[in-house]
Amino acid sequence: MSDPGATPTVLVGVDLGLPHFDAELEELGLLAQTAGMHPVARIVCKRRAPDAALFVGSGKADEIRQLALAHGAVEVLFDQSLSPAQQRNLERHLEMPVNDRTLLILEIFAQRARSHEGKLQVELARLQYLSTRLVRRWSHLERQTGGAGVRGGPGEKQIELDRRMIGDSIKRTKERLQKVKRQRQTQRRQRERRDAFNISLVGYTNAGKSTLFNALVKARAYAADQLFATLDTTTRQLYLADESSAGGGAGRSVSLSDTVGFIRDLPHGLVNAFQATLQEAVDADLLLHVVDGANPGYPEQIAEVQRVLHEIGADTIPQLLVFNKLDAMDESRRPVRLEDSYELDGVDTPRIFVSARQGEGMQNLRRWLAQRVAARDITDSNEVFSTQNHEVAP
Ligand SMILES: Nc1nc2c(ncn2[C@@H]2O[C@H](COP(=O)(O)OP(=O)(O)OP(=O)(O)O)[C@@H](O)[C@H]2O)c(=O)[nH]1
Ligand SMILES: [Mg+2]
Repeated sequence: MSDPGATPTVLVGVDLGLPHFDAELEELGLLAQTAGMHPVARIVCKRRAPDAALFVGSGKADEIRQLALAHGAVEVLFDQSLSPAQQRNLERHLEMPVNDRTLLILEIFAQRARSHEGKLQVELARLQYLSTRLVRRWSHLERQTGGAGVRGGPGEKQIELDRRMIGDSIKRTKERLQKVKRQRQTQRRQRERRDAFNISLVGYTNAGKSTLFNALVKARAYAADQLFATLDTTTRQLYLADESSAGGGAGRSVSLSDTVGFIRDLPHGLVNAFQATLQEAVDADLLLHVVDGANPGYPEQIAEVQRVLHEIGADTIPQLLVFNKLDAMDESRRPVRLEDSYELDGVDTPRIFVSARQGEGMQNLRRWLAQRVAARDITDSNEVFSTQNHEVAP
């Protein structure tokens, strides 16, 4: 699937004994392809702690260089975050550009952002990333120029100017972002109706949220085997037919939002920047937490999504777990029942298995949603009723 113009790249993973270490470098490979690189070789090693200068030992660094040359790679990509110094030293040692997962994610977000707000958010995150790198580079320069008590070396003026320029850009971008945010909030308030029921799709990147969204609302949101195919939130009306024979089903529309995918170790600037995008999720009445049930690493991915939901204050919203990609599950791992419950952070959470792509289980999902929305409508009218009673009673 990688195009001929893609940059040949070596992927490097360093096992520091952390639980989510990905020995196959599967996710890094997908990220690399999404960013327009072509992974031509992979290498992993084990270390108790990163080397301060090169992250890996110098013997390993030589090995990486040999591997890169043998496969015609022109760039090296680390799965772990490199400090600015490690990155610089590695580039010198390997004589080619070296990047890490953080930069890769920033790159992809920059390529994918479509809306005005999304672009501003990415711009802000990049400036912040850049400013930490530059500051460290500056202090390195300052040490060289301003040694032995001499203040004001030749580069200092330029450094001061650059620093001020980046600081100004950050400030300006933040102000523009603030303005766009206010506009969006006003729009949302206008959209909100008292009886609206909002459902948000959340889940790890590539779980199949957009595919499920499309299958449910027959829209055409961009779904692709890439990470972060979706960056902006899309909202559509979803009509839920009255499913129950007694007429207790929904028979009404709810709004359904497709959101950005989650990923572990999202660069810090992006976590903050994308809270606005995830705001839809915070405002929802129900979260459809979509899981790639065919990925053996799904428990880690669920945990990561839960962590972010907690961070943005969406962890108390009721959830339905949608285990997707039923068609791709090993025969031996296929569930006997397509509807059960799953213990999520100690809470018994309803779970439904579907194949958004092939349609299996989708009718079941629609029925579940219709019943859930109907139940909420009944509770709501009871609440109105009891409030009225309350007003009269005393
Ligand atoms: N086999 C199988 N593949 C699926 C299914 N649903 C989605 N996919 C594939 O999984 C990949 C990711 O799907 P998307 O719908 O883009 O996933 P997403 O969660 O929206 O991803 P991001 O927007 O990148 O966070 C695509 O290649 C889909 O075709 C399914 O039920 N079965
Ligand atoms: Mg998507």
